[in-house]
Amino acid sequence: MPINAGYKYVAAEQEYHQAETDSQRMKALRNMLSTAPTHKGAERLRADIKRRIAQLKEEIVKTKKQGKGRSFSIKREGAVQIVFIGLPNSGKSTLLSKLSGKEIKIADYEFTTTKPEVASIKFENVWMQGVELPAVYGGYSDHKQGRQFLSMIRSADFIVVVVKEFKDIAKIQAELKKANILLRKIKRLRGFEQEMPHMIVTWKDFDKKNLVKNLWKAQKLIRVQTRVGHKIAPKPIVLPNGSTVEDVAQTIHKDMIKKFRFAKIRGPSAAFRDQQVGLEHVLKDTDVLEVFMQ
Ligand SMILES: Nc1nc2c(ncn2[C@@H]2O[C@H](COP(=O)(O)OP(=O)(O)O)[C@@H](O)[C@H]2O)c(=O)[nH]1
Ligand SMILES: [Mg+2]
Repeated sequence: MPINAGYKYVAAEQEYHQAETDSQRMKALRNMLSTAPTHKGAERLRADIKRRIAQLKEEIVKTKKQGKGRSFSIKREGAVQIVFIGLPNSGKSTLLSKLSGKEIKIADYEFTTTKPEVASIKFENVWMQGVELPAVYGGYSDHKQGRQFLSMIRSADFIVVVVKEFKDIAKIQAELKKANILLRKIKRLRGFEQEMPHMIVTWKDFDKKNLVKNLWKAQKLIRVQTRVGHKIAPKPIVLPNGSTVEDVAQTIHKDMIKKFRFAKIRGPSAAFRDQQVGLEHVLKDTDVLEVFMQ
């Protein structure tokens, strides 16, 4: 956050991050420029915004020259959306087929996948949406649809980077960096940069037994099932790690907290079967709880 930025600037920056089209992005950048602080300390920020406006103008011209191109939209489904990226022939289709059991065209020539391939990856009682994106290569951001794929990477929950060998990762990172996407531990925005949680999978890992389980664990989510008597809801509630009984209650019904007496827990977070706990109790993956109300 820049030094002493006013609320109008903050709003403009937010608008920029939420922009989905180039014209929305441009409008937001112009708003940022007009509301950015004018003092000396903010000089770099202003220069950065101007550079971005110039860059975006160039890109818009380029896109126009290339024609519209196809537009891909993928309906978000499942507990998380995971994009699979990598160089050409890096094994993206092979890995996604393995994880999902779905047949995806695999070929030993480059750029087999020219549009995103979607396959669901099932893990026990949840599933994750896997999306293979066409290969990342030098100039991804110049590619006709490359910029669309970059925005799909940004909006995903998680990235799987597929590489033959670990050393190939540098090329991917360099290409992502150009688009201000950084491979990091958690998803968050830092100024213009989008930090993305990720996992690197090399060919050596392909046959590891717990790949799907590890992919689920890397999402840092928990599944909790509610129970009424003997009936356990088959569909789990998915929440971030560290969620409490209160978080579960809130997703069920907002009045539940007011009338809450206690919950009975079974599963990894229970000290013993049917332990009675309060709203502040921290849950773990695969817990089952029954809520008792007044
Ligand atoms: N030996 C070996 N070949 C692989 C492996 N993974 C992928 N390949 C080969 O690499 C080529 C490209 O694979 P593909 O999954 O289509 O790569 P993509 O372009 O990244 O989707 C195919 O000929 C695969 O048979 C692997 O783990 N071991
Ligand atoms: Mg492929």
